[in-house]
Amino acid sequence: MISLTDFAGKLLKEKKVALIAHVRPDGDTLGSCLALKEALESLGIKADVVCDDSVPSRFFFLNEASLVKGELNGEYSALVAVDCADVSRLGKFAEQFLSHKNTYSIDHHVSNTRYAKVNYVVDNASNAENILALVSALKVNLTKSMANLLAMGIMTDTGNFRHKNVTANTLYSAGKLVESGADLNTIYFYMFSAQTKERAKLFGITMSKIRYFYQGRFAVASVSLSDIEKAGAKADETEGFIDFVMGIIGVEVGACVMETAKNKFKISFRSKGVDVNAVAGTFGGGGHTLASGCQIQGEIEEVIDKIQFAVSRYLPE
Ligand SMILES: [Mn+2]
Repeated sequence: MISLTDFAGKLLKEKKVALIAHVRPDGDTLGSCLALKEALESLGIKADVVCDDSVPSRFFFLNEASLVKGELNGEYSALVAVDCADVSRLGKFAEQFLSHKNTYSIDHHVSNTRYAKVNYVVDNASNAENILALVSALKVNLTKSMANLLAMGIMTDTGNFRHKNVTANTLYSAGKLVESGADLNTIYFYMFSAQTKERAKLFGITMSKIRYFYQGRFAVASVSLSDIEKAGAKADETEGFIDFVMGIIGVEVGACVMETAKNKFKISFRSKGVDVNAVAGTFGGGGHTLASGCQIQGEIEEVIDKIQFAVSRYLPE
């Protein structure tokens, strides 16, 4: 792989680049793109940030969120994929990326397929850590806004420093960002704490009727269409519900059963050890060993009965 110094050296020769965030953008891809944009522009390199999906409203607390565009604008000397493990993550920009003569990728996913002409992939907890190193290799001074954007990347990809992927480098990087003015408290609020009154109500309704099976080792939270209506919430506001269930002492496997249309359910599984990829596979779904999902149709009681049985086959004695 190219060294960071050489990667920075090549980038410095560009005139106008597009930084491409991945589809369904998260804090890491957005923070990485926007911080790199500021760094490159301070060097006189024009840098546009584009994404095939629009920026979710939870990022609107950042002034820079409005700088993300949905379309490329004219010719670019280079296209740069940011935080994208494979080319499909570029969405509608994938084709143009593959046919462009000068492409870069900067990423942190071990599964990265090296689809760009120049690839810099280091397995850090967040891509923001790689961008921080790049900014320093570009010899750009870290501003407060860049520090905030990169801190958002680190915090969102590590679940606010709680996930197992956190390393010493993650914390050294965060330290440097705080030194440069990153406001972790504000980022924490908007990324992990802020919610609508309607979501808070839906959360209450859902958690008040958690059901336990197998001496509390399997917990099921369910959200029906009528719960969503009662709370006045939006269907996508159940994000994070399953994580709360997993905090309940004694729970080894958790499921959140969400009704997406009449008698159609989307189920998210989480586990502390049991292979829920296999459980979801029973219903044609999948994911990872400790986090997976599937879809099942039927009456809710029937659906819960089915997943209860499927989980029982993988729960150790
Ligand atoms: Mn990432």
